[in-house]
Amino acid sequence: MINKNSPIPIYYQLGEQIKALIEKGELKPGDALPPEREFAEKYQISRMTVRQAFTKLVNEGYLYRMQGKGTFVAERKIEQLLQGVTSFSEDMKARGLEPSSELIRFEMHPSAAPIAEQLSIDESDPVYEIERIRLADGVPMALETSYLPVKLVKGLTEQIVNQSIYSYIEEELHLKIDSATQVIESSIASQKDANLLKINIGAPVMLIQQNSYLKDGTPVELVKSVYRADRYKFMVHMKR
Ligand code: 16G
Repeated sequence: MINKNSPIPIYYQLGEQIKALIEKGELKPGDALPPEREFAEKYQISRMTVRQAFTKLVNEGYLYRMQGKGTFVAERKIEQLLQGVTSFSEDMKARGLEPSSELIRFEMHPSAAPIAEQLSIDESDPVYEIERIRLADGVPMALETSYLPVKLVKGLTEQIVNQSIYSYIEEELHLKIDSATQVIESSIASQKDANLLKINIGAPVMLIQQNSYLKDGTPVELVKSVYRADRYKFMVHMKR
C-alpha cells in the first residue's frame, strides 16, 4: 500500500514494495514488471513517480531495463563476505553453485618490474601469468589474471588451473595460504571485459587487486580481477 500522507516519498515506498516482492520470491529473476502505466493507475500516482522508483531499483541492481521490451527482475547478487582468504571454487561450492573456468592465457615468463616487486622476486625470475574467466553454474562472474612465482608454485599446468589453483597449492604443494590484502575499486567494462564476461561495454565492474601471502610473509600470488558489479556485492563486518 502507498501512503500518500507519509513524509516518506512515494517513489521510495513503491520501490520498497517491489523489493519486498523480489525478496519474498513473488517476483523472480527474469520476470517482467507490469508497465509503468499500470502501476500509475493502480496506485493513482504519476508515471514519473513510477519511473523514479524503477530507476532507483535499476541502480541498486534489483531490476534491469531492456530497450523496447520493459523492465525485468535481475538475478540476485552474490554477497561475498570480506573475511578470510577463500578460493573462487570454494566460494561457489559453499553456495551450491558449480564453479568452472575458461582459460584465456597460461604463460610462464620473466616477471616485469612491478609484478616482481609485489611478489618479492627478481625481475629475471619466472612467473606464471594465468588469465581465467570464472563461472558459476556456467555464468561468467569474474575475469582473473593471476601472477605466481614459478620457484614457489612449482609444476602448475593448464589442467590444474582449469580446476583450483588454491587446492593445488595447499593439497599438492603443502603450502598454506595465510593472509591477503585486497583493494577494491569501481570501474567500467572495457571491450575485452565485456566480450569475456558477456556484459555491455561500459557496464559497471569492480576491480580487485589481491596480494596473498604464506605465514612467513612470502608473497604467493598477485591477482587482478574484474568482477561483474551486477552479480556481486561485498560485505564487511565491523565492530566499534
Ligand atoms: C579467488 C582469489 C584469487 C585466486 C582464486 C583461486 C580474487 C579476488 N581472489 O578468486 O586470487 O586466484 O580465488 O581460485 O580473485 P581457485 O582455487 O578456484 O583456482
